[in-house]
Amino acid sequence: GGSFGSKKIKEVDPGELPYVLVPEEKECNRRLEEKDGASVASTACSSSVPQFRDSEWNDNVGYFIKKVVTVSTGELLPANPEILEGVDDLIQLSYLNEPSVLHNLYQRHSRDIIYSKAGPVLIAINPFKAVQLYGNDFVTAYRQKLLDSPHVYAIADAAYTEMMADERNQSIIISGESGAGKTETAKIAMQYLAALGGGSSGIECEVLQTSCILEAFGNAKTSRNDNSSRFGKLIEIHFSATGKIWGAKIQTYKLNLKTASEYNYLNQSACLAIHDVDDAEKFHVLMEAFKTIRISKEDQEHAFEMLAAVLWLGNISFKVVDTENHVEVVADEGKMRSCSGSRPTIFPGSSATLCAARLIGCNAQDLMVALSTKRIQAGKDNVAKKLTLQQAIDTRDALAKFVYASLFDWLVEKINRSLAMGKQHTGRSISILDIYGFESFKEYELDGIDWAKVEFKDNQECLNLFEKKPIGLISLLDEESNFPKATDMTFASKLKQHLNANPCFKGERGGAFSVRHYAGEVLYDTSGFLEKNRDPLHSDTLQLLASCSSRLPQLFASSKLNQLQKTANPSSQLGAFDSHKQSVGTKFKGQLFKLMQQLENSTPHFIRCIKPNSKQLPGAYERDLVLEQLRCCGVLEVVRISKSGYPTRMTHQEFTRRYGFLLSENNICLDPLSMSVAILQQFDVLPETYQVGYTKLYFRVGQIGALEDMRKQFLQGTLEVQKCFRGNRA
Ligand code: AOV
Ligand code: MG
Repeated sequence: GGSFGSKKIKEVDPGELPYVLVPEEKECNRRLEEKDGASVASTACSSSVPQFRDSEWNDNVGYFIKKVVTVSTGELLPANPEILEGVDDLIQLSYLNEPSVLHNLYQRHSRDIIYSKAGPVLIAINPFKAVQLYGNDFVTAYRQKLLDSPHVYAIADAAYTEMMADERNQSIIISGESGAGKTETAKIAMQYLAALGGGSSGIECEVLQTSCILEAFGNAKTSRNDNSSRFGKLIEIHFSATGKIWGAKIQTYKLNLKTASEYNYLNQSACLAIHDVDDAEKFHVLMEAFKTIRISKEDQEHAFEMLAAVLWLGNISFKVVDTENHVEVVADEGKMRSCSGSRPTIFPGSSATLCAARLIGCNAQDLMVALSTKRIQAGKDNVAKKLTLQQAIDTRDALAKFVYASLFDWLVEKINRSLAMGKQHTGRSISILDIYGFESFKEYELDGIDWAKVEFKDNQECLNLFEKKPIGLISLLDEESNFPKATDMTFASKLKQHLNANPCFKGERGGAFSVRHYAGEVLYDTSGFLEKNRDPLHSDTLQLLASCSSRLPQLFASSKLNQLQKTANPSSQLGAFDSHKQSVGTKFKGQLFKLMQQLENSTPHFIRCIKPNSKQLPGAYERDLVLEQLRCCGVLEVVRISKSGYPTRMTHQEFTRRYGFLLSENNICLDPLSMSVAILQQFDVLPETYQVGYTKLYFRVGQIGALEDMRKQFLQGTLEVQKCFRGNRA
């Protein structure tokens, strides 16, 4: 039958009728991928019993010829006609379902068309290879509107144009999971804005060079991304009234330094080189960037000293000295040399301790004490109590992290100073947000609160679950973290006790619970929650740093100590708890909401980066992975919302070229608009299903599909028969 209503068809010949399959059916999905030839969309299958009378490879035509498949009608989804194959904007699709969207993106990806639109959102699929889409020629083409296919340049251009026209701040919000291409996309947007706003000052070059420095210090290789950002950043580019860049400012959202022992700091991963990356070359580029940003030789040296300090800290080890697992720093006097390599020094610690202490600018003995003991109040006296092995390791790692984070913050400060921000709030800025990617959907991580998710749907119940005071998940976590006797299990039971009423929460067995997020239900295990939420940097260590002679950690440690003293409030409700310490979760949340406020005061533009495969390979497209990401960020919902009215558009020329042959000869000489109208009349297309514009025709959902159907029938000679039939009846 020729109907597109999915209910009417029992058995279809997929060679003729374009249908697609429901993507949940993993089994069918896989078969489709294996069996599929040129036109994927013409296959259907049932979820319950996939009765494939399999496709066969045909050597003559070079693709799989499909045979009849039997499907249950409820599972059948309509595919889009071939003419809508690989459209620029998903809202143009006549039939909007997950398989269609997935297929459309697949089609484009296979032709190296990495950008698509989902209504207002730009979808960027990581090509994992160099694509010829950037550079001056493309910038010019997008500026002059010679090109209008989806592109980061088009988004940046829209932001720039709107900013100039409305004098309103703009933001470009880039999201996506780890390795999806956010940072690259941010750089591409910056490139475009730098090209547009470049002037004689050369400040645009400085703005571009910032990425290099920040990446050198703030990125790391992970299993998901060889160049993974360990920090989120918001770069604000400010423009003059004439549209020239006159300054920029960078805010970072803390380095998400994982357990620093990941470096032990560097050799533990057994991975020190990345294929295709020339470290020496990169280092050279970094030096150039330092020069551009005007970071003095002295400051550069200082930065590298801090890096060295971190590495030496990582090599400090401990030995257990009693039955209670208490430790001391391991000494290696015998072969001790000073870290500069020359003169041997007598010192009862290790060379690592000595070098680290020197670089930080403190006494080595003090450092050893700080790393292996903790001062506690005993009556009126302070006594030093030995730490256990785990405590000592945590203290050491926390110190290393702090030094590294201070270095990074200091670099950001330097860069901002160099980018010389004077007065602000001109209403002429474009902010580009590049966050670090979420690495796991399965495990509870505080960075798992997807900003894009909060954007699209009313997520209030779920937000309450996390936010509500004093019995939101984060408050409860903080409270429990401050309670010395608490364990992950007591935390879990507290959650169950307080949160069970929330429809997004479900207590599970043992220490587990599940949360119904925007993207779906996730099961969490509380083990390790409390430990991760505590800031392991003791005030002892901070005091040591605050008194050290190296400017950099000293500066940050003193300011942190000050801050702690200021917020320490003895009358706090928490009473006995260590109330002045901000937990990791609360700190992160604070940053997040400050950022949200800033973004709310601008016109947002969204880019959603998609990772097409988990192996960082060009050409591979894993449907399940793509679908998960599309669902997670609500792409389909955006498309559906944007799709009100007349989503399919065609110029009169395009339309007449495709359907004009149907007209009788005396209509042919008409202008394209009149020809379009004549065709619509000839086909008896219902007037409420289209609108005629001066240059384009606008169709309602599904209409082009129906037209294509008629065209096909006509080509098969059946339309004439039908027409006769209809004529006879009339
Ligand atoms: P991310 O920022 O989203 O991950 P990146 O921007 O670092 O991801 O991209 C990862 C890698 O993908 C890059 O190093 C490039 O090799 C490649 N890539 C991305 N976009 C493009 C493009 N447009 N053209 C060519 N190659 C590209 V993370 O920072 O891990 O979340 O925390
Ligand atoms: Mg990144």
